[in-house]
Amino acid sequence: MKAAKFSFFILCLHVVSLVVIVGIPQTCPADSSGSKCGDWAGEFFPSIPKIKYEGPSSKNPLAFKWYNPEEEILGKKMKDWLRFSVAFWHTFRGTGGDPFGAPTKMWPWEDGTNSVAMAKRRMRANFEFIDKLGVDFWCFHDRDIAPDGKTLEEANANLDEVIALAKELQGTKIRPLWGTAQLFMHPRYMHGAATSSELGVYAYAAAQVKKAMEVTHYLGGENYVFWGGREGYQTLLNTDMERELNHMASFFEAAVAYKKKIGYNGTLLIEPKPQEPTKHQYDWDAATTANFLRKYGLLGEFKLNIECNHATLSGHSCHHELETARINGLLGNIDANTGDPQIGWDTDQFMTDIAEATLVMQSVVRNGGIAPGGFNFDAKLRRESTDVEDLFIAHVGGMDTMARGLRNVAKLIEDGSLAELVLNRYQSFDSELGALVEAGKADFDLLEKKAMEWGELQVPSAKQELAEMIFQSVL
Ligand code: XUL
Ligand code: CO
Repeated sequence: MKAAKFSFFILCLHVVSLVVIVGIPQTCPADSSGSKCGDWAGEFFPSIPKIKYEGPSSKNPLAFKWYNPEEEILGKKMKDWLRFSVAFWHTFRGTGGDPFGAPTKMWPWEDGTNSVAMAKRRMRANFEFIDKLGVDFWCFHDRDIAPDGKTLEEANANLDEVIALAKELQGTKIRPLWGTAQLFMHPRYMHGAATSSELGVYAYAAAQVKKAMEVTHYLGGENYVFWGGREGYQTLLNTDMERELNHMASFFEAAVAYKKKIGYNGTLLIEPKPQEPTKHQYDWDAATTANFLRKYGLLGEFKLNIECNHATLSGHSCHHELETARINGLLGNIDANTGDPQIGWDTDQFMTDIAEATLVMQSVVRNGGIAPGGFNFDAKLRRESTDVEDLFIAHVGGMDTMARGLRNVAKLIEDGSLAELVLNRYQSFDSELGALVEAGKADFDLLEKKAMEWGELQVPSAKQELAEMIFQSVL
């Protein structure tokens, strides 16, 4: 009874949202060339200037206070440490809609259709945005840049048309940080894609990845991402988990083979997430994904794309996930966003916490940088933020936050006391016996002899509060 009432409530919401959408005044149709609407070329953000660095004292919301792309920090230009990317799906397909409410945003260039003409106009908006923001990278799913088709052939033809324009608009400097196939929206993927119980779906997903990899390669994309939003289960009662994981491994093996066949040198990345939309996703976190790759002999072929909000959903911090990836040689890319500590789901917010950004940048610096990966803003405006300029403000804020994190890491390194504290904690291993332990050559007989010789020990303090004090001093 309760469920029936809830369904009725959702139905009413849909009706309301349709009315609201219909009520939004229509803007120029995308195929209105020649009419008074014009073709919009170069006029999507007429009131936004090119974003420049003005330094920490600036109060201009459309200027960088901390991100100075050409400035050298720790031996590298900031733009080479950070390699920022715009996520097409949030920035150009985000509507502000949620399960309880209609879209709140309809950008002036949208005409309410999902046509190829509209996709092309949106692509022009994307490149004007990228140019004004001053970044070199963008990320996309096949289905958010071009409309799906009634057949796979039609979908591929739509994609080809939009990709041809994207190639032209990219010029020589801009390229995808990564591309991916959207294998979670269409109802055919309800049981999964590579882990679907249906062979036909597995084949369709393979065909979609094949095409998405080809176009990413064609555009000069530096990485290719697999995020398995529907690869997992709702209940083990109806699921053969071992068989599904074997299928997923076969799918990845075929992807590696195809990448080599077409001569694509980009890095393949798996993006862990514990749940949402599926109750339990197979790529739960970095350690689970690393173990999967190890089991199936795929370690050398893949790296990980760590998303901060996914990290916290899995009960870790972003820093933990980055360090787990890094020490396993798997740190490939960062989806730079954050969650909300009071909300339990994937809120995909732009990161604004300087402490979190400093920890993220500590992993990146320890990794010697993250290229050919970078920082993809897999982040969206809040439902209530509805001005076009908010898109810029959000990215400027996110870029400045990461830049500040990088500057703080440089201060921590220059100060040296945190590194010294960590070194001191382990100094007992800087001994003859410690060296034998670390070389795996200290057997239990030898260790027992030493334990008896040393007797009861004075175990030193971990100095956590001092570590926190030093860390705070650079923020
Ligand atoms: C979903 C998510 C995706 C992937 C790409 O939580 O992060 O947008 O980054 O499919
Ligand atoms: Co992501």
